[in-house]
Amino acid sequence: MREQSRYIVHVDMDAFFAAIEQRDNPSLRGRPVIVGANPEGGKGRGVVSTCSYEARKFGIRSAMPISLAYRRCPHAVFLPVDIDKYRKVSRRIYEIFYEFTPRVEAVSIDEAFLDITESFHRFGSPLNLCREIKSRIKEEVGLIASVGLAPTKMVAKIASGVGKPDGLVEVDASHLEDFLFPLPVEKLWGVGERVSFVLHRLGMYTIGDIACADVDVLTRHLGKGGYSLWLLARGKDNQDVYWEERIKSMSQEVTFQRDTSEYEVVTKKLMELCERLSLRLRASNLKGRTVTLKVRLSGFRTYTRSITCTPATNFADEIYQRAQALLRRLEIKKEKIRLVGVRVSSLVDAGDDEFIFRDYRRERKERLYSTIDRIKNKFGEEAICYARRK
Ligand code: TTP
Ligand code: MG
Repeated sequence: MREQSRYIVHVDMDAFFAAIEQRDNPSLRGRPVIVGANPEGGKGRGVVSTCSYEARKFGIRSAMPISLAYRRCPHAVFLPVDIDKYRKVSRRIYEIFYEFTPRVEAVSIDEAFLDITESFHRFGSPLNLCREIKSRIKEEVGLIASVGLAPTKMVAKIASGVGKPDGLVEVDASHLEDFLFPLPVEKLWGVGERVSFVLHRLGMYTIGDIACADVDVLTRHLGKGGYSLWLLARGKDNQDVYWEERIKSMSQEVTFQRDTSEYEVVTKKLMELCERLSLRLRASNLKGRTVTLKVRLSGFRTYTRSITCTPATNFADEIYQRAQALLRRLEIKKEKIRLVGVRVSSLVDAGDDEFIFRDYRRERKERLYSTIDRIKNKFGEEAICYARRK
């Protein structure tokens, strides 16, 4: 097999909302389950969100009127949408994705692209990594994911779809055309009703028909889009997986040159760490709700204690107050401290506002801190600091 330049994975959960309901209520397993609007005995006016594969045998699909679904399968179990529950499950699944690579592009509540080009080696092969993702989701979340692996995003997505349910389909670079060419043109990104109508009129029904067509004919009938379609049909799509560096927490710690039992020495150090942390958080435009204190004693016994409270903060004095409260509660008697550290997590965007009303005190504090940031960045971190540290 020839070396591929990229390995893209597409993961899509099977019958997501319905599968969660079946997971949580074993009596629903193996039965047609429809999640969506209330059918009201066939008079309901909403739509189907999704349904279990057992219900799909009756011709029920997402976005179909719930009244039609009721007519097709009146004995199905109809359930309302519990979006909060599904979001929580989704977050758990995304946590698993991030253990395989930071390059995760969220597409929807149950669907993501992962670029594993840099990270598959740990798992032996790209396919093994995909097997591992599937089994981790099954074991830890209790749900089935379908996975597609390919050199491009579009092909990875088609691959996860063709294997459903419980799919795992790999398309390697040397089999790209064998895989794509027999598929109907509608599988290509950008082919909706209008484009497919034009293509059919030109006698093109499969992706292979487009790939083998004269590009000029395509551009004449479809404009610039015709050329993009021709490239896509040949598997040439270099769209990247759009991912963002995700920072989960930020921390600072220090080991004392000499172990100390002096409370003052420890708190001053802690304040310094909090100031540094504040500067880093603010530079990344982040703030956090959880503050964790870490203390290691001379004998290497290590304590970590956390506190979570609102509002989320990146102000040094507030991080310090929380950390110091944790330190006081530790009740280390006369034992000497070797290391102290502080971490801020449960991070949110610094611009996220938790208040309905304007909080003038915090706004003033924000202005003060941005001045402190500027001074520190210009003249060094020690150019300005809290007096109690001196
Ligand atoms: P999908 O991944 O499209 O569907 P699915 O996971 O239920 O089934 P499968 O992937 O196996 O074909 O959508 C994910 C969830 O999004 C789905 O469980 C319910 C919700 N959804 C809607 O609420 N309305 C819709 O029209 C669609 C398509 C999905
Ligand atoms: Mg799905």
